[in-house]
Amino acid sequence: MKLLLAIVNSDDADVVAAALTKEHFSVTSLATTGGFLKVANTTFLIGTEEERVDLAKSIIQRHSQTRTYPYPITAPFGRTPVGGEEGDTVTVGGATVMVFNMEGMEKY
Ligand code: 2BA
Repeated sequence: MKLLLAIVNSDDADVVAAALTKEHFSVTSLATTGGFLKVANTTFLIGTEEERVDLAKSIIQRHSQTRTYPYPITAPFGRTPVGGEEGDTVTVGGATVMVFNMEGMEKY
């Protein structure tokens, strides 16, 4: 068994979740925030068989778009500015997918 942790843009989250569940993946969705841009994103937890990992990854890839945001010139209150020049942009995504070995999964 494997655990996929997939960080996707929140604007793509509904489409990604629908496409995964259509292929019978079980998905848990967490509301998360990127540490660099402080923009909301969505993290999916997907437990699945090893042989279905490539299918899950291809579905996530197909429905996750790349987007460009202004560079975070102004840091949130109390934080250290991260630098960059005015007019700089940051390209985000598509998705960031991490795959973990999962020792087991039990439901009670
Ligand atoms: P953020 O941390 O808000 O990062 C947004 C985008 O900013 C990143 O896009 C990347 O292009 C850029 N970026 C991030 N950290 C940077 C840094 N220290 N210096 C310069 N540029 C930086 P993505 O790589 O597509 O990442 C999108 C989101 O996925 C991230 O949002 C974060 O929530 C997550 N993520 C990406 N890589 C990760 C990792 N290795 N570990 C944990 N979360 C990760």
